[in-house]
Amino acid sequence: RPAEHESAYGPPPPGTSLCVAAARVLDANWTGRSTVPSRSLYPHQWSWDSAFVAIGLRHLSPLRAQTELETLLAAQWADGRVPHIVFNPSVPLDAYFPSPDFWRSTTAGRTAGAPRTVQTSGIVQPPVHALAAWLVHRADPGLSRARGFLARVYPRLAAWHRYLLHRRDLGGGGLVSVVHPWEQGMDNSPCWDAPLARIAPAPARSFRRADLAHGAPEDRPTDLDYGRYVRLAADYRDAGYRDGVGGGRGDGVGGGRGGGGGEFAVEDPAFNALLIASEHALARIAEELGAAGTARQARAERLTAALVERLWDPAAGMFLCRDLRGRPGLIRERGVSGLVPLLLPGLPRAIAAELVRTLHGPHFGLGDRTRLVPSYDLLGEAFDPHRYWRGPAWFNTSWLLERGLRVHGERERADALRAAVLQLAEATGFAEYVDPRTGEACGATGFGWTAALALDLQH
Ligand code: 9WN
Repeated sequence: RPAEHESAYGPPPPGTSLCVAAARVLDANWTGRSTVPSRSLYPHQWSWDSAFVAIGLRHLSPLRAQTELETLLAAQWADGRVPHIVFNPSVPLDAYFPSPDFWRSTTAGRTAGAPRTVQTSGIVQPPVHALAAWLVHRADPGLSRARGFLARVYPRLAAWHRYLLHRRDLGGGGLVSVVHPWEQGMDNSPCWDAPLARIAPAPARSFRRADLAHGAPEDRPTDLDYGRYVRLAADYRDAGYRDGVGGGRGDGVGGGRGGGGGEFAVEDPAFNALLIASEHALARIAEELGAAGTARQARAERLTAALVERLWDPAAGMFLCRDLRGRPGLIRERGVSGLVPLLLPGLPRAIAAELVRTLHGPHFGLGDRTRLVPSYDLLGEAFDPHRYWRGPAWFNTSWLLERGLRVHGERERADALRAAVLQLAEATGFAEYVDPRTGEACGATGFGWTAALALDLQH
């Protein structure tokens, strides 16, 4: 693969038809300031989708990629949180649930510093943004410098990480917790079954799902899951989106008292690994801006040590989620989230080697029973090849693992995964997710990050 800056312009690379098709999806999903994940299912701007989209868009238009991230960050709250959805005011309220009148960010989020002029949700998604900003900069450093791109986004990205490390270290061990399954991005993963079982669902008649108008019910989360998502989000909103008091010291080394907060609090390996990858990227950004990156590098290393200490499970050969409520401890379900830390170059060698083994072993079957990485354990009781994050393969997680394999010198395996992403993205019309065994398309087609990440791997 050529260096990133070499491929931003110039003659179209081989495999142009995929690039053209991916560009069409990204053009169709572009609203003028940002990109929707899907015109039908998700007609607003989503946080981690935008980061992945920017990573692909940089090959088409570095300016659009920069704008994508700037639009998202313009909706940041004063407390530093980057909301998981930024709503498009011209889309009808009933096009997506929960809509702005559910989140009520401008009123319920006032104390936490929600913006006044744009409506957002009040929860977050994985912090892929600093990594995306750095990759976007590298695609066209000249344009980036001319526009002061990094200088403008750096303070916002730093505040975002500060929010997570200060307000969300609910376990006091230096890692960030999610307080809703939507925050982690893998909504109905079996990893959440035990923590969610404690939550009294909101009555089904109290809300109306919009997703079932576009997606097959057997490919989507159940009504019972939705009742619980609604209950958790409404409770957080009704508490003014305030986070648990007694969080960590905010420097990534723990020391929090772990008090307060709602009924759902989980430390997730992928969320924290992406924060670490982004902290490494922030160090590079700081250096590019003429500041020292050493403190950030050191923090990323401390966070990596905390990740291993709190979430690594030698018996499973992978990372697991840690439940902080109910009966606290590791959740014994194998989700793809527990493989994502492979993306970290600073991972101990033995752990990286074990993750590669697990990825290609019976539970995930890569290269044997599956071509893309399933979202959940093929041998798990809850495995379902079609239902959302309970088995299907998603393109963003395979992109992250392709990167991880490459970082740890597994070139052939990375090449095979890359080839599978490209082939299946094109063959499915850029599906949202696929049956991991057959490659059959599920969910929406013309999905933003599928097009963007295929485009990125094509370069
Ligand atoms: C809730 C937009 C988002 C992704 C998530 C995916 C799904 C939303 C939903 O769609 O979640 O945020 O309505 O199901 O699980 O990862 O960011 O693509």
